[in-house]
Amino acid sequence: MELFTKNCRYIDLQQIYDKGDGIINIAEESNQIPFNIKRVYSITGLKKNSDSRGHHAHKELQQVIFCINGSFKLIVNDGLNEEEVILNTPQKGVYLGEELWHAMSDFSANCIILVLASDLYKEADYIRDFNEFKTYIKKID
Ligand code: T46
Repeated sequence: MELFTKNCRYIDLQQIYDKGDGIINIAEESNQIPFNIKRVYSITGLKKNSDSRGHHAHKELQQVIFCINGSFKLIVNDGLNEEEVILNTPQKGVYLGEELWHAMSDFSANCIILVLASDLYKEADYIRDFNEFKTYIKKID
């Protein structure tokens, strides 16, 4: 199944079931990950149901977001289309390209989010207001 939102698609990791003792999930730059990885961060300690994160877009940053334990809901919006994705396996992530509004919610118990990012943290790259995001993408399209 494909995502129809612009600048957004599923990323499938290579999995190795070698000895029957667990599974190795592999993300390599230039193979599964379509950019040079400059930053890796995780989000832990999420409270079931009540927490909600994201609610912003990035002007240039590209990321791939994974749920490496539990599950959560990801909403992506390109200014025209919006869709919801449930992430619940370490094998499948979502590529979040530039100029894409996104939010995460509905975290399960012990949900762990892992993100690979194309750049260091830069607050100037964020658009944190949805109306500002809509104006921004109209200007650059
Ligand atoms: C994103 C989604 C998927 C830093 O100082 N450095 C960092 O590397 C990060 C990730 C955050 N921060 C600071 C900036 C804010 O003061 O931590 C605070 C919360 O960051 P933010 O509002 O970006 O957190 P989330 O969970 O809403 O968003 C995060 C990523 O930051 C963001 O790029 O796309 O996860």
